[in-house]
Amino acid sequence: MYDKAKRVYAQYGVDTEAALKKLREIPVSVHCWQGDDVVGLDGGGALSGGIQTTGNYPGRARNFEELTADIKKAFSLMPGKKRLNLHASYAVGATVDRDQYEPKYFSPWVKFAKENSIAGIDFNPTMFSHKNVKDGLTLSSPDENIRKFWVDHCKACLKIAEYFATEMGSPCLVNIWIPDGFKDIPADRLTPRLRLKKSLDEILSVKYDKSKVTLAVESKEFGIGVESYTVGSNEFYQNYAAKNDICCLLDNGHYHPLEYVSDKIPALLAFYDKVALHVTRGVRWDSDHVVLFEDELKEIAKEIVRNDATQKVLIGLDYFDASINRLAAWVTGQRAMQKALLYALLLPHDKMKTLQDAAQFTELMVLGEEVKDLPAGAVWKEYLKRENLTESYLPEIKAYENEIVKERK
Ligand code: RNT
Ligand code: ZN
Repeated sequence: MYDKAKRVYAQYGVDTEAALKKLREIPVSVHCWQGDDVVGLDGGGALSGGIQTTGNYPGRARNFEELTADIKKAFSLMPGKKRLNLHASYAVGATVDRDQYEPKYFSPWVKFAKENSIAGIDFNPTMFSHKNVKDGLTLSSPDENIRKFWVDHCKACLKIAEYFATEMGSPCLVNIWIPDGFKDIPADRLTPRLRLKKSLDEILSVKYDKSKVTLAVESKEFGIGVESYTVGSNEFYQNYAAKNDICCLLDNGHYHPLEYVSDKIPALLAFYDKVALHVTRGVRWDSDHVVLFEDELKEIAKEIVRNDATQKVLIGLDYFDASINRLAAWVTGQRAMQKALLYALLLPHDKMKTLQDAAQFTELMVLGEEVKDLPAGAVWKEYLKRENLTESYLPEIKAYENEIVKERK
């Protein structure tokens, strides 16, 4: 089937071997937090900050051992190059509060990542699920002690990120997302943003090695209980990032449903060396459903591939579902991302761009429809085969569930 597919694609000027080779080189940063419903290991408490996991599927990982065992199992069923994306709340054995975290609380993660040939580690300050989220605010809080606590947390995270980069021999993306906002119509939209700006300036005053650490800011339109206003909005962060030479992170669950991240990627690529992503699936008010092989995901992958940005767009996953088998959720989302990248790698982009420039819009439309039916599935199967995997992964996950996860009462 693959040989036949290869010949079919060749007729369109597409080299399937080149596509397979390239796909293996595109890193996808897999989030640790799908495994434990974003609870973390530092006892911060119930998930807060406008994000929620729903469902009671049994077997949530409750500690470092269970979580790493699950990550190991899940990663073994994921093709391609994988990075591990950690949150600060996954500190191991921390005896101090988040503003004083040090690399040593993360050394077990480095050991784990090295032992499992993980390509790099990415990091996120955790500014939710903690007593110092006061009245829903962190970096934009009017309470100076609270604001300072979170500034110090972010500064500590930059140091930890530097440690990850050095240990792993690969740059670390640090992504700042805060839950700050208001449920109802604000009396003042500017002052909280000025406080956030001041906090970011203070965080950036830390000397960190830019060749090792890429700092990003993640905007959001609204959260659950934070419907009317978020301090870290899209315009706020894009302007902040541009003026301060840092990076934007686009989470495709964080915009109006008719606004597309696939369209934002090339807009930012015109100005930035790097664009970070949280790939997720928004459903009505939720921004965190499991990623599936759907149209917008394909469109995102196309923008990465056809703009030659596979090393410029930092792809990270961000979803959490507690109503289904957590490993299956993890693997399904990661495979959907990989599949979308492959699908994009197999399209005749040069030909299509030429038709666009020549204003041959009829031909472009017809070709666009025609290539949708090309045998990408056969190439995907071949990719899995070369990665020592098959299309089937659920039976193995079910067996793991029966053997190991069932014991977690
Ligand atoms: C929340 C943001 C944020 C979190 C993770 C856990 O809406 O998307 O990125 O999901 O950091
Ligand atoms: Zn996100």
